[in-house]
Amino acid sequence: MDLFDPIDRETLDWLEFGASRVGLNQHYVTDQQALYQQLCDECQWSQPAVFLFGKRHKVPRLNAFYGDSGVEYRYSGLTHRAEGWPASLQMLKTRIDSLLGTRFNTVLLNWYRDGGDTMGYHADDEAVLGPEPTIASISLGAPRRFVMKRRNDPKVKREVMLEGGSLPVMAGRFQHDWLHAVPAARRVREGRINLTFRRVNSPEH
Ligand SMILES: O=C(O)CCC(=O)C(=O)O
Ligand SMILES: [Mn+2]
Repeated sequence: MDLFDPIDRETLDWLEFGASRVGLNQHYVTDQQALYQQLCDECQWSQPAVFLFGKRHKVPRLNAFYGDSGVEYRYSGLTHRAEGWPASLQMLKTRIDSLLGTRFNTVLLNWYRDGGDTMGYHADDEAVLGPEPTIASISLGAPRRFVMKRRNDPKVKREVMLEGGSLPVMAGRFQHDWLHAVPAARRVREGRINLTFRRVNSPEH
């Protein structure tokens, strides 16, 4: 199965964000429905709880986490520990690393089961990701809005519709200067999986 369009796979359009960089290829994975189904079936999904403002909340979506064995990623009181790469995700990681010149060591997956599953405004700015992390994200299944607002001037907003098969890349000062979210979409009945490839730095890795 060739999941990649041989023409589009090497290209990213960089959106105008100044020192915050957001790149986008809307058609990176061509056979994206097959990959969506495979990941639904093969990943170990759970619905963990996080602590926000001292209260425990189940995240409003499902999660899975893979990566180099032993790498741990902590955020909002939650710890994910990687136990290796399934073959399909290892292949994706290798392709993306060669496109971006990265060495990702983890992937966090979010399964939005329908338009009621969401991700609130946040930045991926944990110290272990480094000062200007490059985070590559793949979206599969239903198109969903990806909305952004400037931290120091929240009236300044941007958004893109992430199609199934798209590859947005966040880089430069993006996590310092912007927050991002995937809001509810009442009419969406289909699911969406998003994969974010990250490099988690720690003394051991
Ligand atoms: O689902 C998305 O497109 C965004 C996911 C995200 O921001 C994250 O996992 O940190
Ligand atoms: Mn994020």
